[in-house]
Amino acid sequence: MGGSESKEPPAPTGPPPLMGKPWRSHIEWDDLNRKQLLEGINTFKVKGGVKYLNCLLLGQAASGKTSFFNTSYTALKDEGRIISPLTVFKSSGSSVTTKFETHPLHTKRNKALQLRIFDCRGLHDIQGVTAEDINLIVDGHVKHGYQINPVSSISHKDVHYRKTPKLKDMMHCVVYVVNAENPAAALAGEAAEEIFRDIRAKLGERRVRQLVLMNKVDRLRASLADDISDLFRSVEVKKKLYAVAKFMNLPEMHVLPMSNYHTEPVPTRDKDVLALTNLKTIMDCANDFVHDACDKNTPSKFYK
Ligand SMILES: Nc1nc2c(ncn2[C@@H]2O[C@H](COP(=O)(O)OP(=O)(O)O)[C@@H](O)[C@H]2O)c(=O)[nH]1
Ligand SMILES: [Mg+2]
Repeated sequence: MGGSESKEPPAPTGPPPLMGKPWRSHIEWDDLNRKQLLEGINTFKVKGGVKYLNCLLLGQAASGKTSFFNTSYTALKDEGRIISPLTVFKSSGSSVTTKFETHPLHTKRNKALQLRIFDCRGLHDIQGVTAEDINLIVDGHVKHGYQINPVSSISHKDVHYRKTPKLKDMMHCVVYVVNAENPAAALAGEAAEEIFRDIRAKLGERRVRQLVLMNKVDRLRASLADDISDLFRSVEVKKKLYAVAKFMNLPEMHVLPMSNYHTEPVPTRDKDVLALTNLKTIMDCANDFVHDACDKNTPSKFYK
């Protein structure tokens, strides 16, 4: 699974088919927007007395989870250089993540970002995570550093098991990470579908926010590989994005096209803008969940 994904075909060449007008509300690809996004993220106010918003990345090996973390790190640090705090192993293609873990993203002011991104193994890799573990993770029962066991879920006696999780321990947003070249393949397939249905039903009950991060749009005929500013005019990106939204039964706005730093020597404004836009969307969604969960303004009688 992961191994075959690592052998990527060469990116297509030639002019991309573009629409005259953007099919999604326009992103300003300029330095002003980049600065505003950084400011908005740096001064983000988390609701409900929760210190950190939690986001769980779920996706197949090599879908670009680690790369998204690193790209976000670079964009947030804004030091004019690519920073890769987490190593991306190119040779194997299979996921090297064996633990459920998070690492701090730092703001420009050297504070830990109020968003914690948690990574774990692929949804349906042979050495993946059990659906039960994912449900326990979402509910906040699993602590950072838990060594994932692909064949059995966490024991209640494990030191990484949290008996009585609170709102701050839960996942506030789940982000499915897919490869834009073949997005449905990462989520479909016999073994995956059952697990996936189960997880999604639980997420739905809890009203945990769900988004899709569609990585590697640069490998579509989105634009000329390194120029992603035509993203929202690209026929191909729109087609893939709408297909993912349909497959996931999510609104199109919940599918976030992304292109990570992978070969660039220095950061570019457009990739920074895209990473920051997507990070801000994830933070807003997670914050909405926290807000709803501790909403004291709705009288209990309202639902009766
Ligand atoms: N072209 C391109 N390659 C990417 C992108 N994101 C990740 N990659 C590459 O895809 C491979 C797997 O990425 P990785 O972040 O390790 O995936 P993970 O297993 O989900 O953590 C690496 O070789 C990355 O360089 C992207 O947006 N565009
Ligand atoms: Mg990884």
